[in-house]
Amino acid sequence: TAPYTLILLRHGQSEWNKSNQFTGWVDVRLTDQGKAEAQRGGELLKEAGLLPDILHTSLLSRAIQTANIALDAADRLWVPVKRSWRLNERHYGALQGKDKAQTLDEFGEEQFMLWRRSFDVPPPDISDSDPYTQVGDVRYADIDGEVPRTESLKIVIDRLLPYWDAEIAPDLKTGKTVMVTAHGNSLRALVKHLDGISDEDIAELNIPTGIPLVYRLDENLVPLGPGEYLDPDAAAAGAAAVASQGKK
Ligand code: DG2
Repeated sequence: TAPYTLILLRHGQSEWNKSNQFTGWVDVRLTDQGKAEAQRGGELLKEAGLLPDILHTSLLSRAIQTANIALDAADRLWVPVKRSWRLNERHYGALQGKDKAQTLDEFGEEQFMLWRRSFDVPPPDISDSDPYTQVGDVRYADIDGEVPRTESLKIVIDRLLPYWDAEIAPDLKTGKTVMVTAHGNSLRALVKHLDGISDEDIAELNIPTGIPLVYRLDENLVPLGPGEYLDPDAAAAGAAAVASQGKK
């Protein structure tokens, strides 16, 4: 019976978070710092007695690595896992691989922030011959022909909610503690939905890497209160760092 428990976890620092490049669907790995963040995230779960019964992740290695490390730290490496492209990061279009600071310099703050944080302005499409396209990647054989060339946050919400309804919500309703390990923007999409944040206000929300965000939900899966980070001080510092990415 309610309240139900949902744990959201953005992956730890990735190679391209470190080098300040737009990542999207490019499959970069965790840095050593990112692995340490994931370990700490799992320890926080264990200390809080919040033990996942089931895991949902994206198809991207940085989320999968993070979940494995965190679950191991919480002695929960054995839980069942479901993975879906619908939890992938927002596809960053032609920006994938680009340096965030250079992009800010080249296009100016207004355009840069429109691409990063507007609700419905996607970056330009990535070309099918770009080294960072996902067209032709076997991992997306299921959606062959529909692999995104770019996405806005709105598009992410539209492709994520069917998965929430079909896979995550039913797991929550069985009373399982559900962990979702995903990405800055796919988790912004989920938090927007859960908290009913407006299209304008969501621009201000940033998700830090590696810190579990815990929701208690009622029988209709409506949050009983705001989500709580297990390390609020580190979360605030981490969110501020994300917000200022690209800026000097
Ligand atoms: C980052 C988010 O995604 O970048 O795609 O560059 O969570 O997978 O590291 P993640 C990316 P911003 O939208 O915060 O610039």
